[in-house]
This record gives sequence, structure tokens and C-alpha cells, in this order.
Amino acid sequence: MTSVELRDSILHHLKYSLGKDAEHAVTYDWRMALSLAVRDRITDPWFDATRASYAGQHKRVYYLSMEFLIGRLLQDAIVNLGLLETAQSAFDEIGLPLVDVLSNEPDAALGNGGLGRLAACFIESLSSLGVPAMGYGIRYEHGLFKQSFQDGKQIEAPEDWLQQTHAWEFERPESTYHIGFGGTVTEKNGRSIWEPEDGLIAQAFDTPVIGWKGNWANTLRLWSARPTQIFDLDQFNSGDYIAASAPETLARTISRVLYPDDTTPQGKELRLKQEFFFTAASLRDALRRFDTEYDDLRMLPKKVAFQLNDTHPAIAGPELVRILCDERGMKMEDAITTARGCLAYTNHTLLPEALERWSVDLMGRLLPRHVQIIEQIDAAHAKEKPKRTVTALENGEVKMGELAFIMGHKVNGVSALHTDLMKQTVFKDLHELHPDRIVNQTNGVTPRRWVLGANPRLSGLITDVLGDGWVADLEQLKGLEPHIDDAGFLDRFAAAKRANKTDLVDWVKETHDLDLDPDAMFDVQIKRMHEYKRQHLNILEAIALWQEIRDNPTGNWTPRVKIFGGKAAPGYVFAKEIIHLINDVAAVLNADPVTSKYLKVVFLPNYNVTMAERLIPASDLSEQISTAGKEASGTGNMKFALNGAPTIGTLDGANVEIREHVGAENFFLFGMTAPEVDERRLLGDHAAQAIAADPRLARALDAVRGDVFSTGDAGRHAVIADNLSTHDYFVVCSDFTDYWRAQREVDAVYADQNKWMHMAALNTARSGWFSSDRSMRGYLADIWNAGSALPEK
Ligand code: 26V
Repeated sequence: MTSVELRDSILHHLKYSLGKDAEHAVTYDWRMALSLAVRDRITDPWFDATRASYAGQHKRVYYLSMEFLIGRLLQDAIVNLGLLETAQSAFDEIGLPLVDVLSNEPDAALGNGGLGRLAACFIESLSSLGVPAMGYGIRYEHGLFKQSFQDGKQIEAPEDWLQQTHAWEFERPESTYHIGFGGTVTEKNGRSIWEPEDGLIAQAFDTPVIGWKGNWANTLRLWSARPTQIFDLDQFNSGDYIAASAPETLARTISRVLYPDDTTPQGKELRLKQEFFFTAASLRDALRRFDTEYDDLRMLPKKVAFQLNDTHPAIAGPELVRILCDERGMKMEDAITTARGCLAYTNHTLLPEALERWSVDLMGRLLPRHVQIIEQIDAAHAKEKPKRTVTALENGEVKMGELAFIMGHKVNGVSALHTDLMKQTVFKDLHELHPDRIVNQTNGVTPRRWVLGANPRLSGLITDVLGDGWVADLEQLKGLEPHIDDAGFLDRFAAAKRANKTDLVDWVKETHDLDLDPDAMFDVQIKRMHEYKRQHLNILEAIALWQEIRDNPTGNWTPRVKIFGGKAAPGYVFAKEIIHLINDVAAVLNADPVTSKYLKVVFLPNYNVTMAERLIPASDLSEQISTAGKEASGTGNMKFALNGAPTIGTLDGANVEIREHVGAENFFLFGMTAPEVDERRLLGDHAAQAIAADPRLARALDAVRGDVFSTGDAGRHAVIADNLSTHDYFVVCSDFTDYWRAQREVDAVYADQNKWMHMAALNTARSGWFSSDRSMRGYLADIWNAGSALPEK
């Protein structure tokens, strides 16, 4: 496509789809027109892919996820279609900067964090690999809340991405399913029949997901809830308008808002409804498609794979059994075996508070037949493993992890360490019963969004050296290694980083009126706020460093800017305290005339995918400092390494594998290992001991406890100091001293820019393994037994 053709298509859509003439069009109109023009280019590959999937009778992969943290889609689509330069020239002609048009798009935050972003990377990789696949989720009207700060404290506001027309989706009024809740189970001729009492409609909205070079496109199908009956006409006519629309309001509530990840699942009826709603609709949809192609249900495991993204869709097990047995007449045991052949489960956390459990009471009220089936699944499992068994239903609760494990033919962890820990802890007993079921699939990230799209300067350099094959085959980045010492390479690498940093400096100035020095080290921690991620360890180190600089202001300090970003779940009080502390520390440090040229702290509000795309290419140092054993994988860590930011980190999650790939000498390791953490906790007074042994830590904690950062409200942050000085579950104090040491090593290397850039470039060259294409190939081979439908090149 030429830029003239693209421009004409944009102008056509502006006029005929949006009803605007160019003279009166605002940025929104241009963005919509460009999106529709680009969407047109996706439609043919999308149809071709659908046809090829049917024609080839390929096995289909269905990725069931409560969350798809897709962010903006326009730039990604343009990049994958190879239209970036074309779009650039088209808008040069129109006379509007393309960046302004691209940044008009709202950031679709249909997810909380890592789990949802991983789903988005996976679905893009499946398209780039040409695998017939579909993502199934919920079309939340409101995504993750918007964050702002008032007096340093987090304020939440509802997010409203659907206020504007969503340019990428196609509404499918004909693709609807009736989803029931409640009611009774009756027996007829030896068959159980569930007769739900309430119900609602799940309606599909499709977003095409275009792969690299536009060779293939899959569908992200999101379900929206609507009532079976719009309103009660009798009540309306009698004047009771509120009662008349009650059923509609109630039904629509199901897809109204994304749950933030703090809420304990117990008693959250709406969340269980959301889970069943989207899972049941997705299964029905997939089976309808299967029925158009095959007539023998025993073929199901050969032709269909359902991947459960955590336990949120784990009700798929009993629901599929229910359909096969009650509706399709399969014998219960065959139904269980057939369902298991299709299902696999990914675990994303070992934190006990995040493992889903539902009371049998609640589940029995909403899904009476499913509780019966879970009992039968347990019974069949006990029969299969008579010596010692583990059940999903226990003490009046359904344990969704156990259910997903028992109903999956494979269960995977998301990094090597996490998978090992799964075997040793949460699933120890089940692993002993089924030693071949747990497999590892280390996470990955899509290089199209996280390198090519987000970091055009670095990408340009890589392509100059290697050609563009690396985009679809990221391990080719290894080919950079022999060039690192070529004349000019490191200079160009450093210049790309420096220009990205300058862009960030300009943006921070414009949006937050803060002055940052692009020559300072940009030390970045961006992720959800959580005690296990230990943002408080990072800010304690900043405080201690500030105190040390004040002691010796003429010292040879390496200038640093510590940048934070991340949201705390609205109900997570302690995480919000940490945000408040960081903002208060920032206010004091940034105003200090003696130290602020060496050390600044910035907390950027409303961190999201778009902000990550801006920050990661401009980062020097990646903070991955979770308590060992707690971060299942991390995926931000991979994005930083790929973009040439070495890690300071613990041996946790995928950090372990990143360090193996980039080399120990290019990774700033500190802290206890997972077994050392467990052992350390056995000491009742580990925090007190650590504080007694390190005067820097003691002094920093005193400052937190006192009024140094409390502007007249002494003791405001004492909860944090007290928590850390006493039980300190996440062993912040015990890791502080080693963290300090590692940070000083970082300072020393950064002061030698040649050495630093060398290390940074090696991080890029050696991180190609962390592509989500590699992850998807692993799932295809070890879990799904499926493959690409594209001809081999
Ligand atoms: C839990 C709950 C509980 C009920 C309310 C809604 C909700 C939503 C999310 C969660 C926990 C999700 C666990 C999670 O996000 N794990 C992250 O998964 C990433 C991808 O595998 C991984 O990189 C991170 O280390 C891991 O924390």
C-alpha cells in the first residue's frame, strides 16, 4: 500500500464512516479514520486465516483468560502490517504528527498486570506463528481504575475506555448464548438435567489480532452481558421505571468492571458469576464450531485445546463434563476423560491469598449441577488413584487450583523456579500422584510490541546490523554479540538509549513539570504495588543513599533518578502506604539543594501499558527485587533486558533464567535465595538482627518512623517502619545490606559508561530467548500438540 492509497482510505473513512470533513476533524476523528483504514487491511488476512483453519482441519487453541491487558492497538497493527513509514508520510501530507494521532487512543486496561499482559503477548505470538487460535475473555465496560495522587496518596477513579467507540471491535449480535444460574437439578431417565432459574445473554465482540507481516490474524472474542428481557413493560407502564429496568442493570453488571486483584474470592458472588459467564459462553462457542466440522465428540481432544489462564476459568472442567454428559449423553467417566484431554491449566502465583476457593454453599446456589459434578470428578479421581487421593472439594469449599489440576492433562508453571516450587509446595501431593502432569513454560514477551514498536531507535540499529529477521526469530539477536566491539556500534547503542531518555525527560517535563537529567542513571521499578515486590526496599535504599550524600556532599556520587510506577489494589492498605511514603520521600529529596543533583525520586501516576512502552526503552537499570520464591515469573524483567537495561535482582521467577542467559557478570545479583528466605524466617527476630547489624538501615528506618518525610504529621509512616522492624514477612531488612552493596556496584559500573553500555548491549543480544514466540512453541509442543497452519518457509 502506498501512502497515497492510505491517505485516500483515511479520507474516505473520515467522510463516510465518521461523517466528518477534513476541515472540522479533530485528532479523535483522524485516529478513528486511520484505525478503520488499517482495520480494512487486516480483514482479508483475517478471513483467509479463518478459511485456512477450517480447510486444514487444524487443531484449534482457545486461550481462556479473565484478563487481556492489550493497551493500545493502532500502532501495533501498523507495525505488524509494515505500514509505519506509509502512515508517517500519509500524515505528513495531511499535516498532523502521526504520534499525536497514535497517542489519542485510549489504553485498553482489561487486566490487572502480568497475567493479563501475558495473555495479550501470547495471542499476538499465536497470530505471528500462524496458529489457529482464539482468545476468550470479558468485554469489561470499565477496565483497571485510573490512579492519581492527592497529597501523595493514591486516588482511584473509574476507567472508561468504552466511552469512545472502540475502533477495533466487530459487534456480533448473532453470536449470543444464554447463560443460566441457580435453579434445580432433576433426574429424567437416568440423566441429570439442570434447569437454571436466572439467566442472561452473553454476546460476542470480536477484535482481530494481526500477526507479524500480516500473514495471519486470530480473533480476540470478548463477551458482553445483557439481559434476556430488556425491561418489564408492565412495571414501566405503571410508572416504576427503576424496578422496570432492574433486570437489565443486574445482567449488565456481570461485564461492568474488572476486579482488582486484592479482593479475596470468598463471598464475591459477582466474580464467580463473571467466571462462569465467560467460561460457559466460550465453551459453547468452541463446541458449536467443532460441531460444524466433526460429528464424533471423541475427536474433541484431537481438535480442540482449552488453556486455562490461572484458575479463573477453572469451572470449564465441570461445565464441559456437564455438556458432554448431561446434554450430549456421554458416560460420566468418558466425559471426564474427554474433557481432561482438552484442558490444561497455567498457574501464575503461589501466594496463598490469591488461590481461589469458593464455598460449596455459594457455588451450589449459583451452579448446583456443577457441585454434583465436582463430587463425581473427585470420586473418579479417587478411583483412579485409590492409594491416596486429593480432592477439589474439601471442608465445604471448592479449591479451584486442585480442580484445575485434576481436570487438566497438563499443568504448567511460568518459570523454571516457579514450576519447581509448585511441585514442592501447593501441588506437592497432586504432583506425587501425577508426576508427568506438571511442566514448565517460561513466560515471554512479544518483540513486535516491546522492541520493534516501543524502541524504534534500537530496532533500527539492530536491523542495520542483522536485517529484519530478528523480529520473527528473536534469538537472532545473538548475532549482535560479535559486533559489540565493532567501531561505532556501542556509540550508536548508547545514542539510541540517550535519545530515548531525552524523549522521556521531555515528556516528564511536559506532563509533570519535573526536571530530570538525561545523563543520570534511570533506575526504574514499574509493576503492581505489592509487599512481595518490595518497592519499600527500593525507597529505603534511596533514603539511606540520600543520608549518605548529605553526610558527604562532595563525594564522587553517580547521579540517579529512581522512577516508580504502579497501582495498589484499592483495598490493599499497606501497598497504599508504600505509595504515600515514596511520594513523601520524593518531595523531600527533590527539593534538597545539596543532594538533588545526585538523587531524585519520581512516582509517575497511572502506570499502564502505554507508559511501560515509553519508560522501558529509556531505562538504564531494571529493578526486579521481589522476595525470592514469591514472583512467579515477571515479564517486565524480560522487556528491560531486551531493551538494554541490566537487572538488579534476586534469584526469583524468571530473573534466574535471565541471569543464565545474559551471564552472571551482566546481572547485579543480591539477596537470599528462596530456601534461605524460608530458613531466615525461622529466626523470630530476623528483622531486628538485620537492623542491629546495619547502621545505614537503622538510620533510614528512623527517618521513616520520625517526621523527616511527614511534613508536620509526625509518625505518618510509622506503620511501615514498625512492620519492617518487627515481623517483616518479606524480609526487606534481611536483604537490605546486600541490596545496598549491589547498588554501589551498579554505581561503579555506570560511572564507566563504556563498561555499562557493553553490559547493556549484551543484555539485548542475549535475551532473545524471552520472546513469547518461544513460549508459544513450547505450549504447542508440550501441552497442546498443535502447530502452525502457515506453510513452512
Ligand atoms: C488474583 C485475583 C484474585 C481474585 C480477584 C481477581 C484476581 C486477579 C488476579 C489474581 C492473581 C493473578 C496472578 C498474577 O497476575 N500472576 C502474575 O503472572 C505473571 C504472568 O505469568 C507473572 O509474570 C507474575 O510473576 C505473576 O505475579
